[in-house]
Formats: sequence, structure tokens, C-alpha cells
Amino acid sequence: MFLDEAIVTFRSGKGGSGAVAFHREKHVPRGGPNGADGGRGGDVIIIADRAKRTLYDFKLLDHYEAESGIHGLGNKKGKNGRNIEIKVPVGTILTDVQTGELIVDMTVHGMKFVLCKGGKGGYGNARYVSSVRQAPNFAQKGEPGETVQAQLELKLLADVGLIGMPNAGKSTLISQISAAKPKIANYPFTTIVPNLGVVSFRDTTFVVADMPGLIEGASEGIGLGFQFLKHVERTRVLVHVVDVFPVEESDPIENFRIIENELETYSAEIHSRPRLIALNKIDLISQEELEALQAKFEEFGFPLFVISAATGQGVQPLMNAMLDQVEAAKPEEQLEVLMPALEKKTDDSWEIEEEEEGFFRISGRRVERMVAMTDFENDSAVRYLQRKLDRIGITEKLRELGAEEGDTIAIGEFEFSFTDEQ
Ligand SMILES: Nc1nc2c(ncn2[C@@H]2O[C@H](COP(=O)(O)OP(=O)(O)OP(=O)(O)O)[C@@H](O)[C@H]2O)c(=O)[nH]1
Ligand SMILES: [Mg+2]
Repeated sequence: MFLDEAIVTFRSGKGGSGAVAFHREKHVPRGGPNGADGGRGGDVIIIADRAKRTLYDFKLLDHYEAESGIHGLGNKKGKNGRNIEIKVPVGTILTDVQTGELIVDMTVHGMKFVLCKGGKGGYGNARYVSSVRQAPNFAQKGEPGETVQAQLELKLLADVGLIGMPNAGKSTLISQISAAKPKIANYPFTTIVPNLGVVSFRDTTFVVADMPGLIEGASEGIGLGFQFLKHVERTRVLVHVVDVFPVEESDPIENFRIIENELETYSAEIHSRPRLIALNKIDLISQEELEALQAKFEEFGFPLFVISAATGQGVQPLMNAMLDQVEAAKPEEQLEVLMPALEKKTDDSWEIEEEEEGFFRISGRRVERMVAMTDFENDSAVRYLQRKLDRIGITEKLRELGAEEGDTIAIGEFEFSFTDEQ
């Protein structure tokens, strides 16, 4: 209940492929290779932003993808894909859904984390020129992007606290303005633990807490009040809900004063926080009675709202004022990135497993990417890959494991035959 959660898929952009091209100039019979590189794919970057209060947006859109890089064309380098920056509330924890491992805890406003690195652009053939290979006729494919399915979790803190006497209609109000479904009943102390609701309003969201009712003596621990006043400590704005027609025929003004006194006794600081008064259940009294009551409440000097939590009448202006107060209490600061972007550690290790007689699977992020970036239609590119696999020791290891000419080697989605050129 106090935890906001969302499962979201993030994908970085693919790298563009490199080009195979040769100079074409008048009077130059055979130009040199000049195929350009592909562009880099965009990163997915997560940023902690204090102005975000809930994970509500991720319930509406749970898939984010950065732009891919453009392929190199002739001697023109492909354009890089744009990064996407995704803002999350401070305190959001990201966990990898597949492995269950913690990815990052976005603890500080302005913190930046590269969640999915964009694929590198493939090299154009110009990059493969060497003393022995003057006219390479192959290029590298772009590196694939990365996909991460992450669980986002956020401990919700209330921005607005609803306080008031038992039975005033606090739970009814939160159920009217959010998706929260608290128990509502016509007797005091229906609510025994606070309920939190996310209110989506004016293009943003804020969190409202429905507190159990307060009574005289709450500040000294009478009733359920004391433990709830503790929860109020974190809220920036209080809405004091007042029943205009209490069943036990008590006086709404007197009731209001009692609760305000309790608050002040409990904590002068909490008492000094912005306050809105919501006169509730106006559907139960006449217009004249309401006007007389309003006149008296205006003397307290707090912004005054008249509502019916049950019918929704007058609730919009109250929500407006709630959000104004929330935003005033927390001025919209320019998001300033305070530290260099953090990144996941990459792992260059690989391993070989003989899955069955004559079938070897090589796994590891780096080798899998090397293979994915190879153009298998092109013999030169394949030979180039083979030499790279040699260099990092894979051929040697295969030999050790008893691989023979013609055995199948699988890396990622690709399979090929083992040829030992030694
Ligand atoms: N007619 C009318 N009844 C209302 C209105 N708002 C709440 N009620 C009724 O008042 C009773 C108490 O409402 P709750 O929302 O449970 O009150 P609460 O402040 O959460 O009470 P506690 O949890 O006991 O502190 C219920 O029977 C509601 O249906 C209203 O605007 N008009
Ligand atoms: Mg309640």
C-alpha cells in the first residue's frame, strides 16, 4: 500500500552499420577504401528528479526506447541516435526483473544512471586497412542495443495529509480523488492505519494520506491519534476536514478548534504548516446554514473550501489548492545533474560449454556482440571475426576441450563450423 511499483521495459538504440565504399575520383583509377562508420545508438539514462513524486507515469507508458544510429553511407558517417532521459522520483529503486538483482538505487536529486548503453556504430571498411589488407571489402554491423526489464519501486511519502475528527469524511474524500479504496462507514475510527492515494491532477501527481480520526487528547496518546500524528510529520500540507453536520450534534467550529489545539500541543512546527479547511457533507445542510458556517470559519484565516466528498461537489477547487500548496512548499527547481553519470559494469568474460557431442556453445556479452556485429554474408568479415576469436583465446580453448574440424560452434543466435587453421 505504501509502495508504488511499476514494471517497465527500457531499450537502447542499435548502432548503425559501417559502410563498404571506395574513393571515386576522376583520373584516379582505383581509389582507396573510405567506407564510413555507422552512428552510435542512443542510451537510456535514468535521472532522479525531486519534482517527480510518484511512478504514476510508468503505469500509463511502460516501454521506452532510445533512437538507433544511422548506417554509414559511402564516406558519410551515420548520425548518432538520440539518448532518452527518463525522470524518476528520488528514492526509486530499480531491480532487474530477469535476475532479481538490484540495478540502482536513485537516492539523490540529480543523480544520473546509464541503464542501457546504446550499441556502438559498426566500423566502415576504411578502418580495416592494414599493410596486408589494402582494400578491405567488408564492414562491421552495428552493435545491438540493450534491453532491460526493470521493476521500479518507490516508498511513497505523503504530500498532503487529511486530518480531522473521526467520521468527518476523510476516507470518502481520498476515495473520491484517488484510486485508493479505504473502508468507509458511518461510525468513528473506521480508519485505523493511514491510507495513501495517488492523485493525478493538472499533468502531475501527488500523494495524499488519509489519517485516522483525531480526538481530544490525541496529543497525549488518547485514541488512535498519536501514532498518526507521527505520519503527518512528513506531509507538507494539511487539509483539515470538518463535518458540517455531525451525527452526535456537536458544533463544527468547536470540533475544528479541538483538533487544531491538539496539533499545536503535539507540535508547533506541524501546526504552523500550510492548512486548508474543507467543510464537508454540505449536501446535508441548507444554503443558509452553510453560509452562516462559512462566515464563522473564514475568521480562522485559512483558505476555505466547501465540499461534498460523497458527491464530489466542490472537490476540484480543493484539489487545485492542494497541488498549489504542494508545489509552493517544494519550489520547482531546475533539475541540475550533480554528478557524472553512473554506469553498469560491463563483463568481458566468456565461457564454453559442450552442450552435446560436437556442439559447443560460447557465451559472454562481449563475444556475443562481436558475432552480432559480423556480416556473415561476407567471407572476409567472417575471417576477421575468426582472427579476433583466436586472439582472445577462444580457438585455443576449443582445441583444449577437444573440438574437431566440422564441429558446431554456437555464439548467440549464430552457429558455424569449427575450422582449425593451425
Ligand atoms: N451525506 C454525506 N455523507 C458523507 C460525506 N462524506 C462522507 N460521508 C459519510 O460519512 C461517514 C464517514 O465517512 P468516512 O469517510 O468513513 O469518515 P472518516 O473521516 O474517514 O472517518 P474515520 O476513519 O472514522 O476517522 C460515512 O458514512 C460516509 O458515507 C458527504 O459529503 N456527504
Ligand atoms: Mg476513515
